[in-house]
Amino acid sequence: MIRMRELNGYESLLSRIQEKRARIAVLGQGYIGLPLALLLCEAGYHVVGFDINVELIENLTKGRTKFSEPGVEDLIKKCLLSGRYFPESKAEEALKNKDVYIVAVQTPIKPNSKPDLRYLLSALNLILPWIKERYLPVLLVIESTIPPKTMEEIILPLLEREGFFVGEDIFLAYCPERAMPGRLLRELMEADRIIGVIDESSGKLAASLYSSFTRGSVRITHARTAELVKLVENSYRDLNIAFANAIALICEALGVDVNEVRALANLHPRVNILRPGIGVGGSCLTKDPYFLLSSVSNNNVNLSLIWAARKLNEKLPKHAARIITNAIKSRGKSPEESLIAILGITYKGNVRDYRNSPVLELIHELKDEGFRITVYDPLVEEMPEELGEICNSLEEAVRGVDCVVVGAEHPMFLRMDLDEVRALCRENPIFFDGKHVFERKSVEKSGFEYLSVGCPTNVIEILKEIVEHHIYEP
Ligand code: SAJ
Repeated sequence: MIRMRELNGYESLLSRIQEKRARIAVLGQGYIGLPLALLLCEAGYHVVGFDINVELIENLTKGRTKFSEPGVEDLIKKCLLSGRYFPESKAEEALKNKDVYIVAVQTPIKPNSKPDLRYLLSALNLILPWIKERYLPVLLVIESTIPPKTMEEIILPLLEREGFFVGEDIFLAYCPERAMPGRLLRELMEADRIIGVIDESSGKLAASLYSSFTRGSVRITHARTAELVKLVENSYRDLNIAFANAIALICEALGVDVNEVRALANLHPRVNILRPGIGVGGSCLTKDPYFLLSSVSNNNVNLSLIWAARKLNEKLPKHAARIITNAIKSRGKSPEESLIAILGITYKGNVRDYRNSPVLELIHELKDEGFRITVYDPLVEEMPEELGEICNSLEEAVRGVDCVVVGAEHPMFLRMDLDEVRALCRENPIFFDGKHVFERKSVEKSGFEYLSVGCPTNVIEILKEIVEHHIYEP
């Protein structure tokens, strides 16, 4: 490719980044792209937030968003007022004449559990013609989660095929997002960042950009290491939750309360068992272990541990449905004559996101059994109609039900008056704590039968008394 390369292109790009003169386009205004664009704007840059979703961009232009992230809506308004944040759905307006492109589009998995990189590739193909037109070097950052070697074996060859020289025309970095939904802004500002590169100059440019808004450390490493780190973090969490779930299943078989086991085992200074429950949801933990598994061949490496953890967590919604069904049937009631209230459908508490939520599968299982379902989630604006009878208040949801299921630990559910809820239910109701966030005793005191994964009905009570009342204090 014939390009008029700028002399000292790297230095001039670096100074544009350092002096906040660099013009930035962030592709994807979702959970990561939006807060990132806002923080870069806050840091002093001119930022275009590009998304092909026209409605989302229209809302952003009016200062609105459907994300429930604390602080995000206020920050959108502030950034719009600053005149440095421009939501945009037209590619030309958004992508022309930029110094930095950040790709933060989704990278889901295919039905065969392999990585689906089509949104990432289409975002790159959108950007490249504008980089060619520019005649100045640019920094291209990938924030979307990618499997190991994607930078080296997919993105680098794609750029080279288009005639670019990485490290000269295009500086390329992978900066995986590692912020937790519910705390996105805070974590994006405070968490340490990892920058994965193939050449040193790209690392320095990306580090300079990210240091402008994060108070955490910025560490540069090889692209392949960075790709792996992101997946290892989420696989670690998935595996740890799977361990908690495996212990819960053992507790069920032994007639022991898993909450008691956790509480006692976690007294050990080097043990920290996470909460078991109805399964693992969200867009990251449900796919990142598969990205990790897809990166090496099963013939060379034994992958069974990570695979088994993922599969165990995937089985939990069905298992939870079986516990509820058995409990109701054991009372001589048929599913058809029983009503179940589901409180919270999101993948975890205090978020609006119900993508891959285990609660959805739990509801489908219960409906397949023949149960009638009421659903209430104050954080979800548009509830999927097919879930059941959608309710607008807690009272409406629990009135006349046989079983209350806590699907997501939203603060308002944690604060609810169990006596009042109990009074609205039918005779002798069940309380299924899907997230292990309630104390068995206080639930039982309100007149419910307490159930959860790992909390069998035939739990050995006498040991519970001993543990609670015989604390030896030297
Ligand atoms: N969960 C349990 N038991 C627990 C903790 C969580 O069952 O003890 C469940 C939750 O209910 C939820 C799922 O696990 O369904 C995932 O929730 P989470 O809070 O563990 O994580 P995410 O998916 O919200 O965010 C993760 C974070 N990764 C790690 O903590 C290693 C976050 O830092 C990442 O940025 C994010 O994935 C991501 O985008 O990759």
